[in-house]
Amino acid sequence: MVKKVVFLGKDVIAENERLAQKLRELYDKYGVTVYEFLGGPGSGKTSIIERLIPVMRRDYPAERMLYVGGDVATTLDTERIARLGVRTIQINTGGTCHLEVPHVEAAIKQLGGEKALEEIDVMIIENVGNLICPFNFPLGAHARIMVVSVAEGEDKFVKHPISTKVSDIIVINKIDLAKAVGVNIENMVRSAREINPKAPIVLASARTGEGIEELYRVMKEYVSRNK
Ligand SMILES: Nc1nc2c(ncn2[C@@H]2O[C@H](COP(=O)(O)OP(=O)(O)O)[C@@H](O)[C@H]2O)c(=O)[nH]1
Ligand SMILES: [Mg+2]
Repeated sequence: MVKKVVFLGKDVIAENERLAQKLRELYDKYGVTVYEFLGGPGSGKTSIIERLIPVMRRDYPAERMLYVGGDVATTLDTERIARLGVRTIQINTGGTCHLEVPHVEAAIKQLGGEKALEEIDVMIIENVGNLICPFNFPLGAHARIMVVSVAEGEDKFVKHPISTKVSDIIVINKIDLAKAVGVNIENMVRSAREINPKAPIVLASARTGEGIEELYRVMKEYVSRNK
C-alpha cells in the first residue's frame, strides 16, 4: 500500500485560486465589477459599505447593485445593507472563518444563476470578519479592500504582513477615534506602506463620512487600471 501525505492547506489554496480565476472570467463575461472587503471583526466593513452605497448610486441604479455578505452566523449586516435598497444575499458559513469560491457560486445560483448576472453592474462582497484566512482565499474580485481600524492598534499591519501585502487598497478606518485610542495615524500609514508599497491607502471614518468619496474614487481608479 502506498502511503501519501497531502499538505491539505496548500492544495486547497491552490485549487481555490484556480476556481477564483474562473469566477473572474464569469464576472468579466457579464460586465460585473466586483469589490471585496476584508478585515477583522468590527473594523467597520459594513459601516464603510453603508456609506459607500449612496455614493456609488450616482453610477449605478440600486437594483443593479448586489451585496453578498459573508458571516459565520446571523443576517444582521445584510439587513443593514438591504435598507439601502440594493439587492442582497447572505452567506452563513456556519463556522468557517472565510468565504471560498463555492460560497460565491452559491450566491450566484441564488440570484438566479449565471444569466442573472446580466442584471448586475456591481457586486460588493463583505468577507467574514477575520484578518488572516479570507486573505488566503481570493474570490476573483477586481479589487480586494482591506479595512483596518485605528482601534485595533498601530501594529496591525506589521502583525499581519501577508494580509497587508495581498490587498489592493488599504482603508484605515475610525480615524475619528485615533486620539481617543492613542494611535498615531502617520505611523500606521508608514508601516502599511513598508509592507505594501503599491496599494493606495485611504484614511476614513464611517462615522463622519470622511474619506468615503476618496475611497470610491480610488476603487474606480484601481479597477480601471487593472481590468
Ligand atoms: N467611531 C467610529 N465607529 C465606527 C466607525 N466605523 C464603524 N464603527 C463602529 O464599529 C462597530 C463595528 O462596525 P461594523 O461596520 O459592524 O464592522 P464590521 O464587523 O467590520 O462589519 C459598529 O459599532 C460601528 O458603528 C468609525 O469610522 N468610527
Ligand atoms: Mg460586517
